[in-house]
Amino acid sequence: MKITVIIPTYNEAGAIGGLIYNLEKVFKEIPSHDFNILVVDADSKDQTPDIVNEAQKKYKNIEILAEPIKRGLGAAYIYGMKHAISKFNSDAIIEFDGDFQHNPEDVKRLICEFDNGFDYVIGSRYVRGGTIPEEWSGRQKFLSKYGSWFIMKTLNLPTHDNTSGLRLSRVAGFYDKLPLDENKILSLYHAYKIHLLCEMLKLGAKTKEIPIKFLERRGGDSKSTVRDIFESLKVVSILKVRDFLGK
Ligand SMILES: Nc1nc2c(ncn2[C@@H]2O[C@H](COP(=O)(O)OP(=O)(O)OP(=O)(O)O)[C@@H](O)[C@H]2O)c(=O)[nH]1
Ligand SMILES: [Mg+2]
Repeated sequence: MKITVIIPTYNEAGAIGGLIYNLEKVFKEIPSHDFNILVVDADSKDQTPDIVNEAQKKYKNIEILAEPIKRGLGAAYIYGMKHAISKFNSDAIIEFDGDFQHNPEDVKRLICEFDNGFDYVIGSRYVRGGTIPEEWSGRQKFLSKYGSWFIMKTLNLPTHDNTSGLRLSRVAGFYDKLPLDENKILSLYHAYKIHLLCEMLKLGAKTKEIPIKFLERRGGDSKSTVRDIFESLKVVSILKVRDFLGK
């Protein structure tokens, strides 16, 4: 199967080189699938694009999409997902952060569940065995943990980590049916994840959460802002109303 790992980046020079190297090592250990990497870069001002260009000389399975400006995580993923489906004919898409907060080794576990027949595999910080960084402030821990809990309770979801950035999604029957359109997605920022999660569940995706140890970011700065909290509240409210109206 063709598996595309999409990595959105904005100023991730401290992490992206090592991340690609480690992902490529993992790919070699899974010869049953054909992997490629799609970096969607939001016009980084640091060395991120240069480092990716350098890696392209060594590995032939890397492509970089350059956005003219930083438009938000959801916009970057929509761009990358559409490209993966139309240009690479990908069978599955893995969403993967570019700051090394996800462990490349976890790709093996995502693929294992995909091979077991799951359509949607979520790397979860909030099931038994999952963790968030010790170094996080109390505010960060509270917002992340209770944010996910709030989304689960409000929207009546079976999943515990509803904002996780590590996911594998099957394309056939699922991502090829989703509103992967900037005008239809409910948020162009981090909250797009809540919308796509609900759409996948609505489509009846066989879903599994696997525990992950979410690491501290490696260099660079967080791009998550207060706006993301309001975007999440907006998306949850719209989905709740739609659910109420049976849409
Ligand atoms: N292309 C693109 N990438 C983005 C954008 N916003 C964030 N990213 C990247 O998306 C990934 C996740 O963003 P982060 O800022 O790490 O979000 P987070 O993991 O929730 O926040 P931290 O825990 O503070 O790191 C990182 O690789 C970012 O560089 C964007 O607007 N465009
Ligand atoms: Mg991060």
